[in-house]
Amino acid sequence: MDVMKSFSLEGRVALVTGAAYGIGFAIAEALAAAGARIAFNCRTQANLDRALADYAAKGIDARGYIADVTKEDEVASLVAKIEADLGGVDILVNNAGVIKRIPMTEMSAEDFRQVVDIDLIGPFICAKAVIPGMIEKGHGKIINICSMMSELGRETVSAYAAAKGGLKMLTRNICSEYGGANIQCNGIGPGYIATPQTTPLRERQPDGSRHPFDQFIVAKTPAGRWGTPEDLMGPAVFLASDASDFVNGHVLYVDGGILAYIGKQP
Ligand code: NAP
Ligand code: GCO
Repeated sequence: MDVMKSFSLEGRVALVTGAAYGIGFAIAEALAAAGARIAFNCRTQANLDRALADYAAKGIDARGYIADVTKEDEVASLVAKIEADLGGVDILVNNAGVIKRIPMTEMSAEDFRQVVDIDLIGPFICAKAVIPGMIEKGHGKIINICSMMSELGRETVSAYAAAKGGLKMLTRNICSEYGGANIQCNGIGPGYIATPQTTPLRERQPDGSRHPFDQFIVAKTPAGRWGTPEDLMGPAVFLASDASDFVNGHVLYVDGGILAYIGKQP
């Protein structure tokens, strides 16, 4: 067996959802470096145009499409367009996601529903759209972007934790239901990663000092720093490639050690 070749994604088509920037962009960049042809979706033309320029600047010939992951008809036509433009999807990365930080007793059911809709039902809709094609091809990789909140709770993120905990179980269920069709569905659980989603948690205080949450995360992370989108590149290539063909239903936490650590004694 040629081990290094088993990490190659040559000839594979990857759809990374919500990959105009942030973690999705870095994962798409990594999959492209390993040889995959990249398709991504986002919700606005302005983001699409900016992202296409950013991919081109990296030398990546990515195809971008407008589609909202919560809309079944939009996702179905996204998958059909990718098939016509690049070929059937071999690798799906369910990356699109949002968070609303609101104390639970102040959160409307509508806000809660919106988070679950994007972070949990979106991955269901996207997976459902690509699985038949994967079955036909005889192989497929689905990577669900989970979270520390697939395992832990904290104040203000009830909807997000419910959705990401659900996404961990959707990962196991897709593995259970389609593992026999040679489809591997795994999760990546990023720790605290510096992206637009977490910008509010890292904002400098009026006196110039670091945000208390920023200090808390650095102290709670054995690596002693925030993660970067680049930290997720190697794990994504591994889970997208033949190198992980017997890894299924697993969530790979890429968190600098947060989940292993009880925290510093005060
Ligand atoms: P981000 O910078 O906010 O990017 C999220 C992306 O998702 C954006 O491109 C956004 O596009 C897209 N998106 C949101 N709703 C969508 C929808 N309905 N349809 C299509 N695209 C949609 O977030 P990130 O930090 O890169 O996070 C990416 C994923 O990792 C998310 O699932 C997030 O929960 C997860 N995650 C993040 C961290 C972290 O610390 N940053 C840690 C663990 C897990 P728009 O511009 O259209 O909104
Ligand atoms: C928060 C954060 C998180 C992270 C991430 C951790 O408010 O606690 O935004 O939930 O983004 O998902 O893994």
